[in-house]
Amino acid sequence: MERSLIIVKPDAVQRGLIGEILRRLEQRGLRFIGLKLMWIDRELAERHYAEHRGKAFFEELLSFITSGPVVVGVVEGPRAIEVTRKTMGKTDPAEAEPGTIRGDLALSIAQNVIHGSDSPEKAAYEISLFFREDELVSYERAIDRWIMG
Ligand code: 3AN
Repeated sequence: MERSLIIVKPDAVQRGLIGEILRRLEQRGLRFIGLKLMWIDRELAERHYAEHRGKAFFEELLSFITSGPVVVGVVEGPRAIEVTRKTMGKTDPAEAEPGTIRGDLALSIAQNVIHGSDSPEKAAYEISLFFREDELVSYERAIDRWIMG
């Protein structure tokens, strides 16, 4: 069982796509164990995107992710990191396959509607940035044996 952090980015919140994006992940079978709406401040954004410091788009990335409220969540499931990223589609929406979240809902590499962790190490780090341990709820859904078996 793996966990991944997802962020419904400010563009998606403004466009009224929170439900649509969460629906796709939920319908895939992933289980939400943490979920909240928040406004990311600059300090948190810098920690979250620390690996991109020094890149040409770093400032743009920070100003975008802090430009409005986001919805952050933690999903759980078998191979949840890879499953989430495949469901999201490629970083550049122009290359994302139709049927993926970005392939269906986005056009811009900066405003690409969703973030998902890209490795188990990053997932653990990102989850700890956004959620306290007591904000994550451990439970099983009755349907899970038909999805995660
Ligand atoms: P992903 O979000 O798919 O893991 P990363 O980690 O390579 O992609 O990039 C982090 C974020 O930086 C992306 N979600 C995207 O919004 C932004 N980004 C990546 N490349 C560019 C770029 N060339 N110009 C502007 N923003 C970019």
